[in-house]
Amino acid sequence: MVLFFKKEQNLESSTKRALMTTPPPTIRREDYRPPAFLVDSVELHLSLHPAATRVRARLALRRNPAAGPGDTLELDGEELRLISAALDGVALPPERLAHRGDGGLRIHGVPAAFTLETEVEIDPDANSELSGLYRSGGNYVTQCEAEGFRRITYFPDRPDVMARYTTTIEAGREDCPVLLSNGNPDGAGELPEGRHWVRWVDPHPKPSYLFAVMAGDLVALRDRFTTASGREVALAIWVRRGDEDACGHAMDSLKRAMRWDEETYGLEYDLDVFNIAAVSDFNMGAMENKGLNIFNTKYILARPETATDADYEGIETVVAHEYFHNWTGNRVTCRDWFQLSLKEGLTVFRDQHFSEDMGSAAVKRLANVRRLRAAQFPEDAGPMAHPVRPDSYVEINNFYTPTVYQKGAELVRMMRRLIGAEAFRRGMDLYIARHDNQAVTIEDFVAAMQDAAGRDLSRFARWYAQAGTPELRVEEAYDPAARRYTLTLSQAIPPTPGQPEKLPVPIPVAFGLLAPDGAELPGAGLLLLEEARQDIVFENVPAKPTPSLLRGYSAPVRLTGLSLEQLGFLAAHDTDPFVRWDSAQQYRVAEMLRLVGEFRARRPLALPEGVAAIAAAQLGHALEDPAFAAESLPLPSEDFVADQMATADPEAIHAVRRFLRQALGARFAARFAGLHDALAEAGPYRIDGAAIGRRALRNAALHYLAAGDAAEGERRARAQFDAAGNMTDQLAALRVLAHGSGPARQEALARFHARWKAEPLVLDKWFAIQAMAERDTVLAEVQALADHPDFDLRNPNRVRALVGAFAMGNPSAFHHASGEGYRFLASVVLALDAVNTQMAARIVSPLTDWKRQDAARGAMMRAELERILARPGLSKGTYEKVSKGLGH
Ligand code: B3K
Ligand code: ZN
Repeated sequence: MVLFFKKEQNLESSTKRALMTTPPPTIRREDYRPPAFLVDSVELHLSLHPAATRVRARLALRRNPAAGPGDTLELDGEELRLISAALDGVALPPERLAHRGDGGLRIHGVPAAFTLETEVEIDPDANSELSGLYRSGGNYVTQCEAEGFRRITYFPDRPDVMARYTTTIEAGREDCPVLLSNGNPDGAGELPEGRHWVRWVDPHPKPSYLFAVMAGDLVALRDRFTTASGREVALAIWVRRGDEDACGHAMDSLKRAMRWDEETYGLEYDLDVFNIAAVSDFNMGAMENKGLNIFNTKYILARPETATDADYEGIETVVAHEYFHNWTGNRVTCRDWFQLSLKEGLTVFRDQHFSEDMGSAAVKRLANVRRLRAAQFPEDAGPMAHPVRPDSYVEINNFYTPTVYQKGAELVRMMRRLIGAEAFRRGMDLYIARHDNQAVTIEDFVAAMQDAAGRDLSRFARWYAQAGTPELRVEEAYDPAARRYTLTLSQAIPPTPGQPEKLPVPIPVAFGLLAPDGAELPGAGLLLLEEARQDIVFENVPAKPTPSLLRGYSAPVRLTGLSLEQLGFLAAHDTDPFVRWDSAQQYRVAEMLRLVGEFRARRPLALPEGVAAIAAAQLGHALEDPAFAAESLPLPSEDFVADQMATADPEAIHAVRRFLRQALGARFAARFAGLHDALAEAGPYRIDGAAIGRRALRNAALHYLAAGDAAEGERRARAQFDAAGNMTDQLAALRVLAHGSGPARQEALARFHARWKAEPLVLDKWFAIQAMAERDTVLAEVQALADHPDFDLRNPNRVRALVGAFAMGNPSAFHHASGEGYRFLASVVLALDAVNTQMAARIVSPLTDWKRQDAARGAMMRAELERILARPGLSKGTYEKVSKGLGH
């Protein structure tokens, strides 16, 4: 091997931030070509040092028979300092290595099969991108999806190159007693100078994005799992010393997920060990690396005093999600990143189905639909709208979106509804039998379903190709003489960037008909709207019925055409919990939009009696199903209302929503107080659907009470804050106090900070609650918090807690008419783009939604986007979001 470059001659590090005189390239799905070379095996050796880690790689390569002839090997690389390279044991001279402009290497004239050895040096300490190998809390951790492996070693870093990995990690025994990687452990030993090594062998071929290392001073909660066929699996969750008592819920969730996948899909775990490691600095929730999932601590650690019920639910979902990827993502992976929803949409569907099976299916469904509408609908209507299977991207990390994940999951759910649960299961079996250990496409998945069900799904595939949320419109006609009821369904998909015209998609509409007395008429079932417009005729209908449509939310569409009266009737009478919930939502949205008009005309607002009647009915049934009531009682969010307006009016929406909450809180003060008293925690704290539902309802009641009577709300919130034995109740009380303006606010915030300052995940809540407070002074407070000693731009959870919560969770403050909210966000984006480009590109999103705002706001938002775009050396991810946001 030969030494090429000294550290100061590093040629690669400049590549990432190459001054952008020309725009970064767009990658297109239609340009996909199979890799010229395949990698059969990878032997990696990592010698860990904080600022100078050495990585030796030995790759067994051969020409890909599926690719055309060629003798040029392309290797991706980024921020690597090449030490040496050798081909079949012979050092490669510099002239054989072409350094690509993007940091990669090109080697011409390679044989049909050969071994390539490289050695590089990387700097984990300097890696604030949190992609590749970096340090968090003194430990070493990797994140390779989507394109992080190229920051560890030179490699054809694309998911259709699947290889078997052997990984040896070497480090100081004192700092890093625990050395983890993918697969099964395969030897360990001592080295001079207090160092030691551990070797891991992963027998399953995998794409490079699933590679992982975690090394440091960690402790584990351990358990065991016996698979259905009798394999003994050693389970461990690795955390910072002192946190091992907070892993029980994650471990229980893991075992439940393992069992569920066996029972539901016949899918068993396939290694002897399953490790999870948790870190505080992580760009997203978690990562499904083979045999070594790496998690954000937010989705592992939970104690009743520090974690809310929502945190507990999030842990169950994310632990299950990452585990389920072992088959849907890892054993069968994606051919290219355009296929991302192949693994993400399917795995989100699987984790949602799992959570529905673990708790109240109806309530989980409502919560998931609410999230889809809150995040995905606006995306699908905005400048970043893209199909579930995108056609192009500049930075793939920008496409880990609600569309790819949540809408992708809805498409899988729809397919299952169309072909039935049994055919769907056969389709999953077929998909895995056909494609185990392959990197495949969404077409392959749909084909497996189609073949298993014997149904033509070619039209269904349009759902994957077209962006935009379809509008499903309903019209009706009733002929009393003929006793004939005709339902006319039509669909329209709005134009989206690059897709002005759309074709109709098959929309499954689960439906029923209700008689005027609220009774369900016979004949409920599934309609399939395949054309732009269809009539469905029902004979022998004695009186004009009310249609109950999209039961269980059978398709991710916007339903329009029902009258206010029909919505109120469905909210009161339908048998389907989703339709009951949604009709109440839609009714209130319609009324809120009307009140927005009143507010703008400076007319006084009055509580609509229909809205009061809905609340009265919900309250009347609240104790029968507290979890459902807690999902139903809160008013639709400000963003959800804005999403229904051609031009939003954040101030008016905020004023109307606040008015309604206050009016309802006052009108039903006694009922809310009664619920708050009746649902006070009795007996030991429990985490189950029933207990979570009771706490949620109690806290929803407190929120209304405080709106209706600030003094009474504050009194109850203070008492609850003092007495709370769990974070759910404490935080709910703090939320009420944080909206207020009296001394109770400052006192509660100060006490909360003092008590929890050593718990980063709780401190995140302290930041978020202030960022989302409904106060006129919130922007100044958020700016001050950005200078707080506990704020850290390098920690993604903290950035999300303060900046994300402000820009996405406090619309009227973010859209303040002064434009200060926009200016603040743009400044954070610019600062963050120099630290962590993925986070910068993510957090810029709210600025790109300027078309929905009025002309003055829109102009200020665009000006901030232009200010960001003008920054020399902007990352390609932020560049893509901002330039698309500007409509370039
Ligand atoms: N697959 C990861 C997400 C990776 C994001 C890369 N920017 C977690 C998940 O969806 O399971
Ligand atoms: Zn996933």
